[in-house]
Amino acid sequence: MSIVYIIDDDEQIADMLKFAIEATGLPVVIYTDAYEFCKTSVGQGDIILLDLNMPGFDGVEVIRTLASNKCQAKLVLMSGHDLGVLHSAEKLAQAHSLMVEASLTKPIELKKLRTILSEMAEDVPAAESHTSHMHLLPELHELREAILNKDFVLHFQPQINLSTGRISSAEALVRWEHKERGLIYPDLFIELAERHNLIGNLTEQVLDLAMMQCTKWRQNGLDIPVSVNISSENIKGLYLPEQLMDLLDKYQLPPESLVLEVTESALMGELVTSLDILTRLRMKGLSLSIDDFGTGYSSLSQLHKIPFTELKIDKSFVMSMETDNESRAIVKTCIMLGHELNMKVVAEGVESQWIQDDLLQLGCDVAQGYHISKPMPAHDFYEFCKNHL
Ligand code: G
Ligand code: G
Ligand code: MN
Repeated sequence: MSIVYIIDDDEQIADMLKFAIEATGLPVVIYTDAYEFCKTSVGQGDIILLDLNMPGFDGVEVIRTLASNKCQAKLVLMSGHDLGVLHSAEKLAQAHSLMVEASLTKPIELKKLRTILSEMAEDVPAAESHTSHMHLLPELHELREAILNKDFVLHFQPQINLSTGRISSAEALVRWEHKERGLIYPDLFIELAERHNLIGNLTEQVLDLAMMQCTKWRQNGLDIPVSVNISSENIKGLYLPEQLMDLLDKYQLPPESLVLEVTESALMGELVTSLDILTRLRMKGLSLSIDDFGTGYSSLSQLHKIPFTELKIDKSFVMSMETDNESRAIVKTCIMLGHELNMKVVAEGVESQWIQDDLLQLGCDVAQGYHISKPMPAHDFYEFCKNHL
């Protein structure tokens, strides 16, 4: 069973937490001296409730020590400071590959804490769950076969124009139709494809499927652009602009039909080559979108150098903007930045009407998210649009 360690210099708080946690049946050990705690060996599956602000050895020093011990326990951070401190401590711990399961501001809501702990304690046998997860990863030879057999389909997620409420475009998201396992999501195979030089071929199939679908919709009166996600490997091939023009030619589509989504981190590698290719794509009239904006490493000057037409604010900020003022401030700033640079601003991760309304207030152009619709097969997408145009 997991042990819960409480590291807090305030004895009264530590006792109160202990009392609340023991009610869940989990054993609890208190350390009011963080330095002493760092001498104990914490097991995989254990849970550490760590107060950040302690006199002497503080929470950040504990994080550093846990990281150098390659600690596999789950962390819950607590702080009486503002959310900013919690956020940066969380980021720091994650950068050290520690598992941060939750961050709580003091005073701690005991009910919330108990819920979090019981959820965490359930999946305790970490070694086992790890192996079963590994089992889910497809094998390289399966992926090679799938690419040869073209076993991929696209799902489409609608994007709406916030001021009119109308559907303005679709993001294409690839899924692998596996004979035994059913649909496999891209998180499980894109990286594999990238590592083994298969992403070029896979992206070619995705682009072809996307443009074929776009043509079919246009023939049925639905004229919207389709966005496709592009990997860093894809923007290193100097012939990409020509290939894309051939593809548009094949389907008799104007360049406005295709939007390429590139993540910030994809641009990091060979910036000069990417810049060459992306500039030529823009010259040919394709739209370029910077995806997951805010999570990558691009400096503002890169944003300025590359001729993006669209900025997609990462869903992590949008999803939390209702409850987290700092996230909202980031979203607001991204909207202003995007507009200053003449870009269309898209918010992804819109999960509630409140967020949708707030984004409209903030001047955001386009929204995408589960509140509007999850990604869906092409036919369902078409039906959805008929009801929403
Ligand atoms: O659809 P889903 O939420 O499972 O997508 C997970 C991730 O996979 C997203 O980051 C998305 O950008 C990425 N992804 C989806 N389809 C493609 C694709 O065709 N090519 C690449 N490179 N990434 C994709
Ligand atoms: O990394 P990229 O931006 O391409 O990721 C797109 C993916 O994000 C989609 O495949 C979709 O499954 C997911 N997504 C879209 N909207 C939402 C949302 O409102 N909430 C969550 N949690 N995920 C979303
Ligand atoms: Mn995307």
